[in-house]
Amino acid sequence: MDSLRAAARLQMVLGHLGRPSATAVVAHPTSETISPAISCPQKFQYTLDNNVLTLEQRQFYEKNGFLVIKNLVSDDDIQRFRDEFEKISRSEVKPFGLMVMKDVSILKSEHSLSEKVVSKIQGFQEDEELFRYCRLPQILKYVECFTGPDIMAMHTMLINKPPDSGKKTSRHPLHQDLHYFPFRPPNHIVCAWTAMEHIDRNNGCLVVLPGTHKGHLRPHSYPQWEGGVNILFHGIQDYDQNDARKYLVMEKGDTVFFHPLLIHGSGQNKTQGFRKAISCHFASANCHYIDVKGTSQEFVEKELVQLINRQYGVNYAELKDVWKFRARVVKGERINL
Ligand SMILES: O=C(O)CCC(=O)C(=O)O
Repeated sequence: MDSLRAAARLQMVLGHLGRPSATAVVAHPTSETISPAISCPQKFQYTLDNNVLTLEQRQFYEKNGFLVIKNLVSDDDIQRFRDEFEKISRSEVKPFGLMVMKDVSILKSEHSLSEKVVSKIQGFQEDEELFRYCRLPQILKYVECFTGPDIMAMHTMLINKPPDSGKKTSRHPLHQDLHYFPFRPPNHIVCAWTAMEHIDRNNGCLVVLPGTHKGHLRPHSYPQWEGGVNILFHGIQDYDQNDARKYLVMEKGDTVFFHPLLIHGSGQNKTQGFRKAISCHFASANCHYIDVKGTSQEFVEKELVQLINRQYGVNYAELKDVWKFRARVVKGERINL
């Protein structure tokens, strides 16, 4: 195990240096089972060699920037997350540091909280029940394929996409999650997003632009949507309209792992139900913080830091202060983050 850990670390260092890391098989112990990555010499830049993913799965993620694993989270766990979300929505439980968001279409019209008003909760690292999601062994087993063995849970959300009011505000514009993160390198960050029910185009499934994880971080801004747009729902305006789109139809418990540069969003919820998904962005504890001043992320820093300072009476100066507060170790050791 120690040698596997050392191999993963070496891959990560090579990744930091901007070199393809896949053929770092020199560090792989000769006593371990020969993995497909060794027997089939090819460059893997986005996945690590830890004998969890099949060769086909690795190749798929390398090419497309996402990977769906069917039936990964049990009905029991999903019911428990649902129950806890309902308690939070009714203010029966108030985890410290949690952001509770409402859809822009109901922001002004309704004031009392209920599960029909809350469109998203963010930052549930202090809620033991919801945070169990980030520690589920079957989730971490896959996360480790992207982050290596020392894993931090950085960003947690439960999304309760409301029925669209007709103004299309339930859409989530196409974006890259790295826009919100002041840590790098991107290849050692991964999102796990689990469907809490059947999700398809009718209730607003995820839509991804396969292969876009190979690009760079693009400038984001608020879309000029007529019906308004939710707070912090920044989007990319200049994506290629001809890029192929893949709509991820998922069943309850299915989980998609995706790269933070993958362009994705979600459609309107045309049903009367509230579409639920739970997610966590994980990063290698070896990742490091960057200063986003002077970059396209400066604008998200300003908005998020102001929002958090106002909401919690804190005095954060930088985007990284927000993430240092949210970050929790879920496997291995805390290193840089
Ligand atoms: O669950 C969704 O609708 C999309 C979530 C998403 O992409 C995000 O919050 O970054």
